[in-house]
Amino acid sequence: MRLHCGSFRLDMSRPLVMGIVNVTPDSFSDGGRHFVRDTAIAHAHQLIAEGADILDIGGESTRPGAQEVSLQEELERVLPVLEGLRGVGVPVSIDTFKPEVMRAAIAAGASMVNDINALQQPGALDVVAASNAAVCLMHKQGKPQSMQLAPQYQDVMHEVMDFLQQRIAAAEAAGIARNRMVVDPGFGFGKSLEHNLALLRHLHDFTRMNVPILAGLSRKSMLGMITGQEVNKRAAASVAAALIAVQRGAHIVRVHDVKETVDALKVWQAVNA
Ligand code: 7PM
Repeated sequence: MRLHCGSFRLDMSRPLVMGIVNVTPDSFSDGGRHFVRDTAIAHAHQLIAEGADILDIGGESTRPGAQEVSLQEELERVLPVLEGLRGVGVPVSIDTFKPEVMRAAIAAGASMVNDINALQQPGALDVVAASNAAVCLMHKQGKPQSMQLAPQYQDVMHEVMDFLQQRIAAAEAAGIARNRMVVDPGFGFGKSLEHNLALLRHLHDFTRMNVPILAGLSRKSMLGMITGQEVNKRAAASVAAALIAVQRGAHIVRVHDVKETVDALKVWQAVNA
């Protein structure tokens, strides 16, 4: 299986690591535009040096419970970073659900769209169809502000797979070739611990969709519930979760701790060779 991702052709026979790059002002940066941009670009270069195969650039509009970021603000955060990473050597993904951000990001060099809304926003299918970018179609239940309050399913595997199958069909009908698609069960997006564990336990069933599977478990609250660790102390749990996901069929793991994950996957691959 080869994923068409802009001008890249990604070989899916070995697991790929997608490194998370947040473009978010924090208490140190004081909102300074250049500082935020330069910090994100430096972080991106570090993740490539650590072995990241793909970078995921996010202006934080998609995080569960996060404050909504305006279109203007999101563009001002992510576009300078994408421009700064143009030609960096690995495909760069844009984490957004907004079609306007997708279009501008692709023009600024993004090779992939990571959409927690699975291209359901009006216009999103057409923007991706008109490009050669890959797309990650993710499942979520509810809206990011409230989805973790009372997630409910009759059969979580069935419902998530059904939804993703429908989004694959919608994307295909819009003119996006299947070899540009990735699916993602959306761990933590409107799911209880039991729902997340069921999805991970049975992740292999997603391979029946015949598109690469992306799993994002890194530092998530389900790992906090299991280990009792605070978010910045979940690296070991995250590496374990990424390895389990790969063992159960994930092709791409989306992670904060790239170096540790790359090493763990090297051990897995050595045993598998
Ligand atoms: C708070 C909670 C902040 C969770 C941020 C998050 C995914 C994603 C995110 C995922 C794909 C995070 C998440 N998670 N995109 N974006 N899959 N495709 O850990 O699981 O970054 S936001």
